Amino acid sequence: MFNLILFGPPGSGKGTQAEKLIEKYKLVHISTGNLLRAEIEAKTPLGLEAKSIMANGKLVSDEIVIGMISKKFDENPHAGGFIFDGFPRTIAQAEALDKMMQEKKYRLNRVLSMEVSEQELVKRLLNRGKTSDRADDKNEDVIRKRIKEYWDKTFPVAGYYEQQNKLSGIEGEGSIDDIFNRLTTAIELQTNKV
Ligand code: B4P
Repeated sequence: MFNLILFGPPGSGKGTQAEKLIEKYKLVHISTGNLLRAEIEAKTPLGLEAKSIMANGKLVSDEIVIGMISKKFDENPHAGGFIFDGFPRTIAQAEALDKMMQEKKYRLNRVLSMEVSEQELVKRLLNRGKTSDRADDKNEDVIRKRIKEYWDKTFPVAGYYEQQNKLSGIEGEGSIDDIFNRLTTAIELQTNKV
């Protein structure tokens, strides 16, 4: 069992790198952003609640997000490990994840924190907004609100994992392949996973 968290601000490359990491390490990918967008697409009650919150650059409630994670765990009892992308985003979510992992006797191996300047984040997200149908990538004010939510509510989660000695900072600017190499080097150095 091998479990990783990909951590970082919006646009730092979590989703992009998660796709490559799951292929290399055969992990189950849990992206709360993707799960929420699927609920919106299916017009479920949860999706209807999340839609305007996300379009405004705010975080969806801890209760909703923790419930989605718990369901994903139950749906994948034979997973070789999980990669969490965009979760946890608050201390309450991090504590809930610790509790769920303990109950299942799983261990969190590493938290990889992608470090990217705000200027680059805004550039990447506006760029994605030109081609994707994501409402939260279309408007610079919303993008800056998401980055503010990150500093206010999510950044403290890095300290939570630093105290547990599980945090690795990764330079998140450069080519996608170079960043992937930095991530795999950190994983293999810190966890002896080959
Ligand atoms: P997410 O879906 O998690 O999206 P994100 O943080 O905006 O993007 P991500 O970081 O994965 O994007 P990537 O860099 O890969 O969250 C969306 C919303 O959902 C949140 O605002 C919140 O409302 C809600 N939500 C999700 N999880 C939640 C939770 N746990 N609790 C509460 N609310 C939650 O990609 C960005 C762009 O950069 C792409 O176009 C990509 O191609 C490009 N890019 C990537 N790497 C690059 C590189 N090296 N160089 C140049 N461009 C690059």
